[in-house]
Amino acid sequence: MPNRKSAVIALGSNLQNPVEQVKSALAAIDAHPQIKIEQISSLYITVPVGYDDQPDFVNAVCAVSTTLEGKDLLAALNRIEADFGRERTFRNAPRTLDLDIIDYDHQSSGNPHLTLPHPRAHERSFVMKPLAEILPDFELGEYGRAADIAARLGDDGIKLCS
Ligand code: PH2
Ligand code: MG
Ligand code: MG
Repeated sequence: MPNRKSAVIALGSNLQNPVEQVKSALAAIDAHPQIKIEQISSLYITVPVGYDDQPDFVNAVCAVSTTLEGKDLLAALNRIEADFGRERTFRNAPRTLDLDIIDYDHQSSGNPHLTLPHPRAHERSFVMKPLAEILPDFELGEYGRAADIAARLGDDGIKLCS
């Protein structure tokens, strides 16, 4: 692929068989003609962050290469979320599928539609632990190395999916 960029995508689901949602979403991402999955983390069961009164999540992270520009990658992921029945009700609400761009080409951007790197990724073990599993040396903007951030956050509320 010409002009390939690397990106990191976080996946999350806590409705309607989350394990299958995440696995099917990975297949849907890879099926996009301009996105190729390079690495996939394990799946993790995680305690909800932000809004407690909802089921545990299944979370994972994948590293991709893509010929899409950042905004077009976001549009492609939003389309996949919609295909998976994602409804937008309130912030941090339960969802069939959430696909977040954590990093795109190591760019930094304050665009409110696509802030890069993801503004909360470094605070979330459900993102940093799977990212550190596949890319421990990944530099997440000003926040530093993925494995170091994950170690600081610790393992509370997150376990490997069996
Ligand atoms: N996503 C959120 C809010 N809280 N908690 C967990 N454990 N996993 C998530 O993916 C998650 C969350 C908003 O996107
Ligand atoms: Mg999210
Ligand atoms: Mg999202």
